[in-house]
Amino acid sequence: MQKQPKFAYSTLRLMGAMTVVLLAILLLGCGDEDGDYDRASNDYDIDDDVVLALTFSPDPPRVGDVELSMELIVDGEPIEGAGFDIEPWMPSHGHGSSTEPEVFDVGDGTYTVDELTFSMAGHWELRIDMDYGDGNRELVVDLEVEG
Ligand SMILES: [Cu+2]
Repeated sequence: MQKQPKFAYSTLRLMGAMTVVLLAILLLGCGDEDGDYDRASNDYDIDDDVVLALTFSPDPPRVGDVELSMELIVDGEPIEGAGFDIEPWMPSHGHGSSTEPEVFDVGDGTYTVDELTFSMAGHWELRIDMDYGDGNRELVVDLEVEG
């Protein structure tokens, strides 16, 4: 019945997630702060105990259909019932995607994203608007999509 310390719990969650690509996003609430997508080291940033771990398949993402799984952890606890609005955007060309991503809450803080496609290789942003009850955050995730 003893509650695990927050630190230990969140560390365990992160260790598991590090077997796949882990992206934790620095969330400052202003919409301008990006998480760093660093495949080489699986580096991640954490701020105020808010973590969004993104797992892409294929990894790295390629042109075409891409599967995405996201895990939202706040203060060491998986958060269910969050709302997401996700828009892929290619800033250098000023265009988005031909499909509109759909997000499904599959429980235990995990969300899967369907209809995520990239039409061309290069630098894309994944613009994520996230509402999890206690907060609304706008994130911009930088991705290098391979051809
Ligand atoms: Cu383009």
